[in-house]
Amino acid sequence: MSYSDDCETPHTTLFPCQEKGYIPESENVLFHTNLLAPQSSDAIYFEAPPEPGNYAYVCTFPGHALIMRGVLKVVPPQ
Ligand SMILES: [Cu+2]
Repeated sequence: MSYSDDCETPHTTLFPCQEKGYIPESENVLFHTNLLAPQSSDAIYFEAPPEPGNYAYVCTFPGHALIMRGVLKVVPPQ
């Protein structure tokens, strides 16, 4: 495979695997739900990262990342 990126914005390329629920095996994936069928739900419980900041989350099902994304904002205790 040859990949060329002439855009001014950064990009990544990955090949998610259906058998693994389209969840990349990476130390950069902190938490994830299981692959959910339509009209189903899942809940995950985790401790927020200790460092305040913005932590991006995204749906890795093919084609969804453009609109199914958000930011978990961790703020210092007040
Ligand atoms: Cu999705």
